[in-house]
Formats: sequence, C-alpha cells, structure tokens
Amino acid sequence: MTKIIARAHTNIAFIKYWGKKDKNLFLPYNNSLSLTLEKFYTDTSIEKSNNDIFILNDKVQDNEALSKVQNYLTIFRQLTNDYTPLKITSTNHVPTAAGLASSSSAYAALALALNNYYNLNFDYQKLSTFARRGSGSATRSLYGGFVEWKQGHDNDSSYSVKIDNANFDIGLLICIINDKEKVISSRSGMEHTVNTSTFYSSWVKSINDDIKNIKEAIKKRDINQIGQIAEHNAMKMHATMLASNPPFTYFEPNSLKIIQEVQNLRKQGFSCYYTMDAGPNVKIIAPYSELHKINENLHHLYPKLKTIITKPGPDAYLLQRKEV
Ligand code: 2P0
Repeated sequence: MTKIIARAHTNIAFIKYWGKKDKNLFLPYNNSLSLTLEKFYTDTSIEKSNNDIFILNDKVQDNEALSKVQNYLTIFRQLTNDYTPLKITSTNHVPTAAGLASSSSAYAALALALNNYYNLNFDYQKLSTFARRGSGSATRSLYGGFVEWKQGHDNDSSYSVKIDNANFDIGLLICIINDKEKVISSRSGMEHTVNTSTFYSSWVKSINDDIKNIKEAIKKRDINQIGQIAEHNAMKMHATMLASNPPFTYFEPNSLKIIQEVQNLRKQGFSCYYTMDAGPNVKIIAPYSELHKINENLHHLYPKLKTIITKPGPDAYLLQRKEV
C-alpha cells in the first residue's frame, strides 16, 4: 500500500484575484500574481482506507467537511476510474492563531499528493489547474517565489506560471489584527462584489497594467515599485467592496492604525508597503533585512501586536512516498 505526503506553502497576492467568471471551474475575471511564503504550509498525506476519512489538524472531520473533500476527489476519481476509499490527513502549519487562510496551501498540497497517489505525472502547470478547482488562490501555491495565475478562458488555459524565484531581499511581516474566523467568506464576498459593485468593471480593467508593471519591477528587484503597485492594487480591491450594495469591508479600526504606521515608517525612510486580503490582518511588504527593525517600531507603539516575519517560500514538493 502506498502512502504519499506532500507539502505546499501558502501565498499572498500582490495583484489580487477577486471574482469568478465561472463558479464551477473557478475561472477568474483577471490574472493575479502572488508571493509564496516560507513560514506557512500544509502537509497532506493520502493512503488507502476502508472508507473515505478526512482528518484536519488531528481531528476527524464531520460529514459536511468530508463531502467537500469528496466532491473534490471526484475530479481525480473520474479521471482515473479508481474509486478506492482514501484516508486524507492534512495539517496546516500556520503559527497558532495567525488568522491566515490556508485554502491555498491545502488544495495545492492535496492536488500534488493525488497526482502522486494516482501516478498521473502531471507537471506543476497542469497540476495548478487541478488545485484551482479546490480554491482559486491554490492555483498559485504549486510554485515558490513570485507566481502568476493566468486567468485563461477554460479549464486547461487557467493555470499558474513561476515568474521569479524571489531570491532577493524581500519578505513579509504579517500583523495579526484579529484571528477569529471571518464573518464574510471570501467566496461569498467576491460573489457579492461581482454582482453589485459600482467599481467592479474598472477594477478588472486596471489589472493588466498592474501585472505588466509589477513584473517589470520584480525583474529590476525594485522593492519600492513592487510595494507601491501591490499596495495600490490591494486598496483598489477593497474599494470594490466598499462600493458593493450593500457595502461591506474587511477593515477593522486596528487595520487602519497599522496602515498609518506603515505610512509613517515610509516617511522615515523604510521601504515598506501594505497589503490586505479577505480579513483585517495587514501584511507589510519590505526588504527582509528591514523587517526586524520595522517590527521593533510597530511593537514600540503597539506592544501587544502579534506579528510574524517570513521570507519567500519554495515550490510544493513530495515529502514522502512510502510503501506501507
Ligand atoms: C487572492 N483572495 O488573490 C485573493 C485576494 C483574498 C483576497 O484568493 O472561492 O480562498 O476558494 O476561489 O482563493 C481568497 O479566496 O477563494 C483569495 P475561492 P479563495 O489571494
């Protein structure tokens, strides 16, 4: 009997994905571009079993969570015509109470594990189309460094490519504003935005320039340009939510306090910029070599603030393939 364990790291988008053209296939309205993170990852193992079982973070999951995974497994089962029951064990290595989404690493690790379990031998580009069917952001978590998800127009053309290994002085400082589960899931938040936001079409129109410009900045290792483009892109995305009807936001008062401090630190000469996703946590983009100093400054003002510093992360990889 074969046991597979795969590891994939989470990613944070510098150019965001916020809306699906096709909800079934997870085809997005625009290309997006992210940085994979070293500190956060998911390990997923697959082995034969008497029944389908899904264990997440050491807890056997209920039927609702299991059936979500089974729906996903159907894609592989229909492809291989192998309906053997499976035990799937998944552990999210996200520092306690980080309040970060793990669906990107979860579905990338699962797709890679299934690729090996069924001996499909798909390359990462092809595999990213399978990760995508679990969660949009997972499309970008097969690769390390900077990754672009090409929106495409059908299942096979909506995949990820690696842009750059990000092997230079860049990192992220995550400020944990709130570690509770979010009230509005990204899935329903993006759908509401697509359906009602006055600004949605201008957001989509603005993406091609952002992608082109950030790729040039990455090539030049220009952290200030990378940060400026990412920061503006994130705020444009959040503006689409404010212009939804009824409006909503993921901002909390403390998110704004951190943003203000990032702006102050920038005036003092730090090359730091902010981005936010479907939650109140603020992520600071800066040279890795400056992040500890930035962290000290933040703690001087907010001694209780929880923060995590991370470098860019690697490609997803197989930890183990063992006959048991
Ligand atoms: C991103 N986010 O590009 C954007 C920016 C949040 C804000 O992808 O419905 O969990 O599973 O495709 O990928 C979060 O949404 O949503 C996300 P689904 P996902 O990273």
